Amino acid sequence: MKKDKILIVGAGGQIGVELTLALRNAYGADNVVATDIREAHPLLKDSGPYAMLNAMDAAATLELIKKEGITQVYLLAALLSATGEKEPKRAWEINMQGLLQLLDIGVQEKLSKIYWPSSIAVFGSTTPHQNTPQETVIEPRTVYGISKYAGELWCQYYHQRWGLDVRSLRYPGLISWKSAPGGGTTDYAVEIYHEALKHKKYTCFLKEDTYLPMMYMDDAIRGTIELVDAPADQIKTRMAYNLSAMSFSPREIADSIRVHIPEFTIDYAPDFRQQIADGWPDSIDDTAAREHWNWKPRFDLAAMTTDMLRNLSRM
Ligand code: AKB
Repeated sequence: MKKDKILIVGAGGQIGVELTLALRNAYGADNVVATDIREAHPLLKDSGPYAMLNAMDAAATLELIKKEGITQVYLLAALLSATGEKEPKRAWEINMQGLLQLLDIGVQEKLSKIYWPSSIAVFGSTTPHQNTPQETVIEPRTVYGISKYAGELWCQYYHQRWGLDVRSLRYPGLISWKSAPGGGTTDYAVEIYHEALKHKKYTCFLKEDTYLPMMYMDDAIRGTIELVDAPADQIKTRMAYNLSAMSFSPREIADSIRVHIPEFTIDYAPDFRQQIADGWPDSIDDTAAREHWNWKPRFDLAAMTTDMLRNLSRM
């Protein structure tokens, strides 16, 4: 069993639930303290230590870190792209304040590692959309993307200036069956499976030919843990790594569902999220992650659809 005492802030969200369960397996349940602003997610109840914590409350975060002897922190609390556009100032506050406070705590308490997620939302319409490189023009157009890009720069700054070991990934849209996403532009790719099983039809808020980078949660969790576990000399960017698995459109995910549910139908009613999606890459070049710390995805669209439908139909 690995050593280290871990704190997860925002453990009740789409990534947090599965990451907490995976880290509890790797480190032992008692060594992973899960926190969120809400009551424990049903899958986290009774699986290990849990506390309610507001990510923006620096004093409470510091107190918990000291009390529990925490050495590593995963900060996952955030407002995503679609919710962020409805409340830009609040999204900026939530997405930045928690990070800046934690970076200071990290230096003060000499934390061994901090993980903080970035997103493909850092890229905007001036970035090449096909195979978007690790280093390229970066002009985010959503407040979520702006906060993620600013956050990446802060992480790099704290690493250069104080040697803080902060690591980050630019997640694509994440698809999971255990925990639901909320407030993102890529959420359609989760909703579609639920609706296909329940109603055999789905109305998509993006156009049929909107390609976006996507990833199955199993790959995202494994990639996150592999990045955090990699020896420090393999981490060659202290901004966030591009991370890729697949790219598909609503029409293509619907086709993959029809392999299992032939009567499934989809129609399209694009809303404000179309504009957000249009500014993001179609596909991502993650050569740096593959070369530096051996990243390799396992799930393609067909394998993910089979696994999603099998697990959701058992619930
Ligand atoms: C969103 O759609 O906002 C997120 C993301 C791509 O970071 N899933």
